Amino acid sequence: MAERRSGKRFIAWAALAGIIGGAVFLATAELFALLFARSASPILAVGGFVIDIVPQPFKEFAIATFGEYDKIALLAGLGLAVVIASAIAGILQLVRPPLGIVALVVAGVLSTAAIVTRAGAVPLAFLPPVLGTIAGSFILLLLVRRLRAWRTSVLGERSGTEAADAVPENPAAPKGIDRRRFFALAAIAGASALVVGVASRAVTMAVGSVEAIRGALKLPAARSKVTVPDGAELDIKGLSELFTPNKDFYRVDTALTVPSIDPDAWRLVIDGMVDQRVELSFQDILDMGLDEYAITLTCVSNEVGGELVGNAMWLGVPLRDVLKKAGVKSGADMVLSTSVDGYTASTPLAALTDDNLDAILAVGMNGEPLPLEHGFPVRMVVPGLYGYVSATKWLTELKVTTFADDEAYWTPRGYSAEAPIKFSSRLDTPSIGEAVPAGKIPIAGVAWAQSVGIERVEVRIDEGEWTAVTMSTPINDDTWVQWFMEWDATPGTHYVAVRAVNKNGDLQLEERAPIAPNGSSGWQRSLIRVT
Ligand SMILES: Nc1nc2c(c(=O)[nH]1)N[C@H]1C(S)=C(S)[C@@H](COP(=O)(O)O)O[C@H]1N2
Ligand SMILES: [Mo]
Repeated sequence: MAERRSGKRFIAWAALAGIIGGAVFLATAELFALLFARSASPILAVGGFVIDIVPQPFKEFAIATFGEYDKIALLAGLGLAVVIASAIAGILQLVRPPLGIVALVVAGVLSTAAIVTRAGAVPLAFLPPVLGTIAGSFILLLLVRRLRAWRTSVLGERSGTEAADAVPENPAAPKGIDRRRFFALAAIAGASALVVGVASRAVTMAVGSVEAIRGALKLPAARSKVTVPDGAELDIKGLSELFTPNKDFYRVDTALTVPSIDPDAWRLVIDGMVDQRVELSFQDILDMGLDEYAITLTCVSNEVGGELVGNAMWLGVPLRDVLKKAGVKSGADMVLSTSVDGYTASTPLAALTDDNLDAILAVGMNGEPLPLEHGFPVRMVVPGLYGYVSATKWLTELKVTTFADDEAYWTPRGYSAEAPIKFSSRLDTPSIGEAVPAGKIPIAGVAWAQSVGIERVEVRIDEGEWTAVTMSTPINDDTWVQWFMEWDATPGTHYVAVRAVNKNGDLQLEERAPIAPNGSSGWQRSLIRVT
């Protein structure tokens, strides 16, 4: 009985040996990533790979469950999986050698594949995971050998596969020496892995911090400014600000870690069906002369009444001028834009060459350089198209091509290749679920129909008539407008519904549609409690 218990004890120590082997693997990889290839972190590469391959419903579930913390949840889940898999590898190495080492090498090969196939991988990117695999395997091998020697000294010789290896390393040594040898190595390897791993990651994230470069960057002043007319902003509590502050601006992307791009090293390549391939530096863009553009951005994932819409004052250059530098060949109908993280979007060429549409490359957002999360140093913004088909952040390439020849990131994942924004309206206040006192109160919100403009917003209380409400003075047709009406609220529960009419005279779609494949539709109708 006692013997069997102590046998089990060795299984637990083998699991620990496996976890330490895994930690040495990751720490070594982080150290060499810092030295040779900053983006070659196995955990982050595998995480990025997971994001790319998990089915869409699962992604939506993750976003719904963890919200903004979906990426942290993914990293925590991956960390747990690594601990469990490493523990299993350790146990395998004790009971079925060399299966533990085989498992570690397989993990090494898979993470190397994930790293070298990432977009923008540098030539030495294979080095960190390969050296990590070697160091991790070596430590696991040594630890399990010492563990086995200790076990033999306690339980005596055993038959089976491990017999050959089971000789105590030093038969003449005093009792307990094998145990101490195991723990000494486990403690040194475990502690070094922790220190080296954490320090390397911290230094990787801090050195040449792009956040610091961005903070020091001063963009040239705009040549032309947008005039914000009097009456463009209504002053109503609970109503969205006319310009969404950067810190409140919604963020949607597939990037596990925000790409850090030094503007000095940044290049934009324009190629594909062009007269000549052109490469532009950040300075080249600034030298074109910057102008202000007020444009409201909307995500295809925005539900009726949702928050994935925001308005900003962008600073940038027209995309039509950028494309002219390369000269677009006839026959092209699409521009495939690529981000440094490999994300791609397909934008109809016509939307980027139209003289009457301000499709831009943006470098500034609301008076500062683009925040890192919003695409620093350069992103696209196209009025009237959902973000996923137009607003590529961390832009690095514009390939002039055709919809027949090329496909963007979301196209094989259940979203349309082309996706104009379905114009919509939203109630901001009173907010649903918040009881309001009876008497005169404002009902207010926003409405957007980028590139066409909002003609009128109508509100209906309960089963009453649709009534046109007061609108703020629009800045232009590419930005949202605020709307407002005073309501004499009577106690009880009421339905407040809102809909818009655009400048073409079209009524906002009443029919409900889900976000996939090309954006939600429907009139927002909210239950408001008046006390
Ligand atoms: N590189 C990159 N750019 C991207 C995306 C992305 O996943 N990666 N998502 C797009 C989507 S779906 C939207 S709605 C907008 C959101 O821009 P924001 O995060 O600045 O609000 O960015 C677009 N640009
Ligand atoms: Mo989006």
